[in-house]
Amino acid sequence: MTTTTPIEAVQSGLSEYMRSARGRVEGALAGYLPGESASAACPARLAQAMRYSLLGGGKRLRPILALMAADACGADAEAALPAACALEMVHTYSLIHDDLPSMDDDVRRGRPTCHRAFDEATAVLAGDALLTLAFEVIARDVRPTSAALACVLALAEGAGPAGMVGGQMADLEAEGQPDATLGELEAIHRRKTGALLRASLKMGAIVAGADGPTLRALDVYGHAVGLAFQIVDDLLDVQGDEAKLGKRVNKDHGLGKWTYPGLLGLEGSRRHARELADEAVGALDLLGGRGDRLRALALDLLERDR
Ligand code: GRG
Repeated sequence: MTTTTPIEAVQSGLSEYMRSARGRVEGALAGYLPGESASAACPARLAQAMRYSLLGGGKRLRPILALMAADACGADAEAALPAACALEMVHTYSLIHDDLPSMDDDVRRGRPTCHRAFDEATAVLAGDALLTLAFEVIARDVRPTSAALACVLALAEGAGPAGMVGGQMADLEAEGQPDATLGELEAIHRRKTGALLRASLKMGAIVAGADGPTLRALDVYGHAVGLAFQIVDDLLDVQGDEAKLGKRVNKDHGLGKWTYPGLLGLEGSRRHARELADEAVGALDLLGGRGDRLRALALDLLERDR
């Protein structure tokens, strides 16, 4: 029988684990990128733009969730590294495209956005190339082949029209519309932010060969963590520090976006995020002590400042 370690003890080791996992992910990401000089593999300028955005910072939350899920399901987290890298490539593509002049963000991860550092066409192509490379990495490096196929499906579902891209569309359509209900707001963020986070956990678990009940528990955890993460994102847009976040703040209100602070107020949003984090922690009972790190992460995300 596995026993759980006091959550404070796990939380105190979490930042060291995250730092080390980030380092492993970034090393692997660098290895997947085409070289920066012109080659048959990739034109130089495209390679430079892909590298600029993919290796330009970020919390690496999605790959870390995949590694943690694999570990919690009893696998060597290294086995989940290719899937983890594919997730970060898809996430980075979405940020590059999200920043484009139609949305017009000039700072991302503390540096000029891709289209400011290069040009608009190169940024579109760098996003396209990262999205495509993600699926190449899974097909080439996730093993066994049955896990690769399941990861391709999980990533496509999480990132595509039923997931992130559909959520982005719904978010754009909601701009300037009359006030949302909590259910309507959740329906957007379940897809826009939550679907890729859930796919991250699922892909880690798939690589580890997890059974159905474990996959379902991780999905409940991912659903709750995804919404809590978005609430904190909305709070940081109101109260965060641009220098720490590496991006502009106070954007949502000007765009007429539906947000949690707009709907629930600051205190109500914090309370709801806490309830969701508690729900996420509770969802992992089945994993016993193996879920400790994921539990600590759910609580830690409430305190993030970037
Ligand atoms: C509308 C032109 C156009 C493109 C849209 C599909 C897409 C491109 C965007 C998806 C929506 C999106 C960007 C969702 C992500 C939301 C979010 C919370 C981003 C921030 O994630 P963090 O905090 O970022 O994990 P770091 O930089 O730490 O990786």
